[in-house]
Amino acid sequence: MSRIWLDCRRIEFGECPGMRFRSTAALVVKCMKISMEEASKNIMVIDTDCGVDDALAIMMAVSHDDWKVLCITCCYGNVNLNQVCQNVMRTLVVCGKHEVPVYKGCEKALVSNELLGSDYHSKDGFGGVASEFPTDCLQLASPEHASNVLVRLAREHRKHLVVVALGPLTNIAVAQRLDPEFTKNLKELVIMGGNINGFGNSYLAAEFNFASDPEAANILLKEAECPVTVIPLEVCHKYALDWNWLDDWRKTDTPRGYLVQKMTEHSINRARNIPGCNGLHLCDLFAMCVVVNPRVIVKKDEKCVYVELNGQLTRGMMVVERRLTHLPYVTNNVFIVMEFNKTELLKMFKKMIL
Ligand SMILES: [Ca+2]
Repeated sequence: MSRIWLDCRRIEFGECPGMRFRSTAALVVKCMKISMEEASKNIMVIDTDCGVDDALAIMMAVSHDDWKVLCITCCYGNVNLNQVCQNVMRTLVVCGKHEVPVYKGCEKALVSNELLGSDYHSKDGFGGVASEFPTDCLQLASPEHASNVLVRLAREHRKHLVVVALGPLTNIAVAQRLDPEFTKNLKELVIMGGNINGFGNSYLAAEFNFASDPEAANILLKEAECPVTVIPLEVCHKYALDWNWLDDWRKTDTPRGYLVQKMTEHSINRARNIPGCNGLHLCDLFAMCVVVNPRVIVKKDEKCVYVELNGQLTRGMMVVERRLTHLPYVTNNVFIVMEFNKTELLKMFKKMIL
């Protein structure tokens, strides 16, 4: 009930100036309707280092009416923090979602002093076409730090909020340090990151998001008190999008389709020149599909995993407990998505740009 009255007060104080009510009863009914509509939605915060596949994941999230993106929190990663914020805003503009608040978070890892960001998504992190997609008049919602925002929203929406991590885990680990109850307050933490077979993409044996801030990944995998779902690198790579399918997808003549066409060109040209590469990997997009449509998951294993913090060649690697002699005694701490329904995924990719 308190939530309903809170919404009423917002309206009375002028946040919905277009609304006029003939009586208090009508106002309450209207407010109850708003509140029930809101309550029926699933809610998420996206934490991102916005490169090309992050932008596509954002597009996927805002395409689903049964999900509400409460805000997007930004982290360094593919590019520097300011560029990440700009890339998020230009994606929201193309999607017509100017109202989604954007917050700035950490610009460096907890401990590592190196920034791993490369030209993987080109220098602007946006396939080299950032300047063609303006951010309009969008600005940061406020100077509030992303980690504080995460803590605040987790408290306000206790056990209802899903956090989707698409970049280095620094902002989220800081939230856990600011409030030890942070992850306990979440419904779920979904992470694109880590690896299961020692296959790397930035370091020899580590996935980029984990390698960017191994300590942050370690804090969350060790301490999280909510269900944690991990979409690892090798599984995403198994479902590369082949060139013919991509050619067809990129012909979609809509504003979102145009962004996809322009933004993915750099990644496709790059991937085509890698010997043995059979298609494009859009890991963050896959992770978002898991959130908005769990039917895409064909197989999910519950496992006990660790993060390597000290290895000279393996720092940031996610290590999966597989010893039969130890399995009965360890505590599983993550669900690992192992197999996707590719047909369902492709259907979703097509639909989100119409
Ligand atoms: Ca990312």
